[in-house]
Amino acid sequence: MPEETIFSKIIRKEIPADIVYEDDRVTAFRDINPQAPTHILIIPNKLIATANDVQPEDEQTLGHLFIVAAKLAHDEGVADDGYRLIVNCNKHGGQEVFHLHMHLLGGRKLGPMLSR
Ligand code: DGP
Repeated sequence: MPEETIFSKIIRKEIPADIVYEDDRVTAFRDINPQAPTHILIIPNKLIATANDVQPEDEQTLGHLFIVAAKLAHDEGVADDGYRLIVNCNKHGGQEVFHLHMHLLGGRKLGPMLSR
């Protein structure tokens, strides 16, 4: 079993977070250090450490992440102008929290995808 992170405590409401959506498979909350006017993290309630650890049985849950992302983009008013969804993996990807999560960033022009 992968080690729990602070995100498991957020899912269980043991520590506070600005939760904007939750259901039996997914929790979404505002990033503590926002990089854009809208910066939400969408995470599976099941602890999957990294994109490398995704299993075939996670397919529905991870597909659901996109459904929730599209709903939240609409709710936040960023859907039409556009936004960016990011999943970082391990060291080169810049992953800091080892509970797989999708960043939803929007509300301004985000610039080039990668810093050069
Ligand atoms: P990543 O680099 O992809 O692993 O992104 C981790 C993100 O998680 C980072 O943007 C900051 C955010 N984060 C870390 N700890 C907390 C926390 O305790 N609460 C909230 N809301 N966000 C957190």
